[in-house]
Amino acid sequence: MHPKEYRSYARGMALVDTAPTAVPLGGPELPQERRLVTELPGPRSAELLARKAEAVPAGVGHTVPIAAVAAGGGVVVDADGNSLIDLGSGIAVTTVGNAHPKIAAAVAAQAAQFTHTCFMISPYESYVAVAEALNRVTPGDFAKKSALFNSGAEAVENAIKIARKHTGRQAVVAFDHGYHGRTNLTMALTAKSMPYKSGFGPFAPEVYRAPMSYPFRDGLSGADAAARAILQLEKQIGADNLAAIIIEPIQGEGGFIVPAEGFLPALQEWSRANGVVFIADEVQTGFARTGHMFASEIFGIEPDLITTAKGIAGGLPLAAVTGRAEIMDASHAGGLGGTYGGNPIACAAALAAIDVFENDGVIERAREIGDLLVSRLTAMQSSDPRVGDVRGHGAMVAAEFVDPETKAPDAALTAAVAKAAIAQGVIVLTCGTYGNVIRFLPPLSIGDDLLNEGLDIVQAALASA
Ligand code: PLZ
Repeated sequence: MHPKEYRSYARGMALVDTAPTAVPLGGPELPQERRLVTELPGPRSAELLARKAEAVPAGVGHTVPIAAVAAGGGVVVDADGNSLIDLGSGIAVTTVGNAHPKIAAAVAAQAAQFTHTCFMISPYESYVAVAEALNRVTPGDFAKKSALFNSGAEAVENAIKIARKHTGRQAVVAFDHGYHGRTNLTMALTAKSMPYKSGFGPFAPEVYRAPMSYPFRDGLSGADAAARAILQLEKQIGADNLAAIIIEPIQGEGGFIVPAEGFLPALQEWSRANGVVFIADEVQTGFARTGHMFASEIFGIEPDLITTAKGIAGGLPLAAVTGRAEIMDASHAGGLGGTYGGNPIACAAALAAIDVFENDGVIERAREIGDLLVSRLTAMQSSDPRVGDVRGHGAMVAAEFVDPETKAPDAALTAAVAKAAIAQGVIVLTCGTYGNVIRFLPPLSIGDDLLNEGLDIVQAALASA
């Protein structure tokens, strides 16, 4: 095709409306209801899942057997017209709500302007504005800088690179039950073998693991749990060899484990005293999810570096490392980057999302949702001893299922409850090293009625399991 022809061809493409007319637009205007018109999967979803099985490797799994076509408010709609209650937000991503109008508008406007230049080739304003916003909203009243990447794992990789360069040391400590990603270094940092690591080694060297504070299971105070971890680091690695400690302030995939009070501050204090970079992985906890802009605020810590992703851009792939300017500046010029890091469309979405987080009452809404979740789940716990623990902050709350006599994890019960809830049109996710935790991560745009209906279904699923 001649370039001239190609230009008119491309223009023509833009005018062709290829969207099937029956598909509803997403966003908050979608009817906010649970509606099952078929069993799951319905015929159209089943057709897509059959194509998936042919075209996509089995390693890429799925939790909910549907073909999603629209989402918004508190629902996900499938190709058969089923409307499911969303208590997962695509793993804590659509915190501001799916297809949020401000995000959709920002994305459309930027896509019409330019889609990519590569920030390392021709810089643009939105990347810098996102960095400025992150430097402002993250905890810590000190000079900060931010670098942008594409995924949580990539942010974690870069935080470790920066910490190693800054300290000139190599060892890194992660914690029991920790999750940091699926790339090679982040697999090494992630604790759980199945499904994340098994058979995918060898893993990156100089990664060590320390015991976590897990109040429901270890019964230790924060100070005692920290002392146990620190003793292990000092004896098995030695502070002089340690570049960084990386920890999720509230562990996500590992089971929504909230450490005992004092645990994180003690680790931070020890890190500071020993020249170890303290990294908070807030990929899952960040951006209003916990009823605070960042979970670090709950525990009164000011990490040297913070990794973020997920909720940052309303569903667009964007991630960041933010931290003390003198640490962030450790790398030689050109040492950090990537083709797509800080893509302009993702940055436009992030600026819109950050505007929503700061101005639209989202943090308050996360707290309201948290109160509702905790009161409903603790009510279930008081009438059913298989609910061993209810924990979390804001709209990041979980229930841990156990054998009432022994407290042994009950993964089979957990899977049965989640499966039954999903079959009834409620998207719930499980987590935990022992697979015995159901986590609730609704979009903050969900209404109380829908949230209560979702919890009614979970409660009924538990009662009949
Ligand atoms: N750090 C704390 O929660 C991603 C992963 C789900 P990416 N968690 C969901 C799965 O099965 O892959 C996560 C996280 C924390 C890092 C990551 C990694 O973020 O954007 O998935 O790379």
